Amino acid sequence: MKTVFSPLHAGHAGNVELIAGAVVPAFEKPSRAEFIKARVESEELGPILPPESHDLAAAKKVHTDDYIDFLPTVWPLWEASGRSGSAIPFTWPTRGLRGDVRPKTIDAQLGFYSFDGGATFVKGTWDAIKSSYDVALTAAALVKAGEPSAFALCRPPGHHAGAAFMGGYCFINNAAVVAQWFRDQGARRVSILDVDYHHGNGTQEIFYSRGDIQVINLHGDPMTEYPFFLGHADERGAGPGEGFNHNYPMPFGTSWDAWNASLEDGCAKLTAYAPDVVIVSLGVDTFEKDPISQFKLKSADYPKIGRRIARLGLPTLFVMEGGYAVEEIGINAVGVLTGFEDR
Ligand code: FKS
Ligand code: ZN
Repeated sequence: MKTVFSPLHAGHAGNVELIAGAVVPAFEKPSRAEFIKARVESEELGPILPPESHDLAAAKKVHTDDYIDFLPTVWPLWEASGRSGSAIPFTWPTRGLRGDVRPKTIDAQLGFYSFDGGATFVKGTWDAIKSSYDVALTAAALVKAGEPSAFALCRPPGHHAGAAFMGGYCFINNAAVVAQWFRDQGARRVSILDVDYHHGNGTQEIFYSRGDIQVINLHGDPMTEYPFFLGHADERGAGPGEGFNHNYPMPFGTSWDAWNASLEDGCAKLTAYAPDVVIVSLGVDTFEKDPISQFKLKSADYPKIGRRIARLGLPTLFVMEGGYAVEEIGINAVGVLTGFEDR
C-alpha cells in the first residue's frame, strides 16, 4: 500500500490545550505523524510519496467559501494584533447570541468559526492544514487510478471540522473532502467508516442530508465523551439523507468484543449500501493506553480491523485521524493497514 505524507505537518507544533482546568501541551503533536511514518518504513508497507499541491476548490465543496478563506488569515491577523503563542478561540455564538453576524476582530472570528478551543494556530499551522488536505487528495487520486488502497498520513486530522467550523484539533475535514471528490469523479455512492474513538461530528454534519454519502461512526457515547453534543444512535440522517447516517456510541471501558460487534453491524450497513469506494477515518485512540480516551482495544486488535475492512472487497482510502499514545501509534495505525493487506 502506498502512503502519502508531507513534512509540512511539523510546522503545526507547540500548541497548547485546556484540559481539566489546566493549560497543557496539546496531545495532538508532530511526533504522532513521525512515529506512524517510521512504522510504515520499518514494516515496509510500501513507498512513501509526497503530496501534489491542489487548489482549494475541493475544500470549498464541503466547507463554506468564507470559512476556507478565513483559515490562512488567522496567523497573520493574530500577529498583526501583537500576539504570539497560540491563537485560541475563547468565545462562541451559542444559544441566545447572534450566530448570523461575523464580527471583525480576530478573537471574534476565531469563535465564529469554531465549536471549541481545540483547534489552535501557530505560525506553521496553515501550511500544515494545506499539506494535510493535499495528502488526502493525492492519496485519493491513487485509489481513483486503480490502487486497491492507499494511506493518507494526514496531520492535522479532520473529522471534527464541519462546513463552517473547526474544533477538536481539526480544520479542514480531509475525509469529507475526499468523499466529495470521489463523487465528483464519478463514484455513485461513497461510504465513510469512522473508527476514531471520538464521534466525527463534522463529517456527520456535512453529509447529514445526503443520500449519496453514507456515514458510519463508532465512538465513545457523547453522553459522557467529547464532543458531547452529537453522535447519538437516534441521529439517522435528514431528508434525502434519512437512514444514511449510523452512529454506534459505546460506553467507557469498551473492549474488542463489544467494539467488534459495532464494527460488524456497521460493515453490514456498508455492504448493503454497496458504495463504489470506502473512506476510513482512521483513529487509533481506541487503544487501551490512549491518554485521553476510555476504550480498551489492544495492539493485536488493529490488524483484525484491517482484515474486516479488506473483506468489504472495495477500493479503500485510509485517512489518518486521532491517536495519542505516541509510542504505540505507529504499531496500531500501521497494524490496521498490514491487517488489511493480510500480512
Ligand atoms: C479538552 C479535552 C477535549 C479533545 C479531543 C479531540 C480528539 C480529536 C480526534 C481527532 F481525530 F480529530 F484527532 N479533548 N481539551 O482524536 O477525534
Ligand atoms: Zn479521536
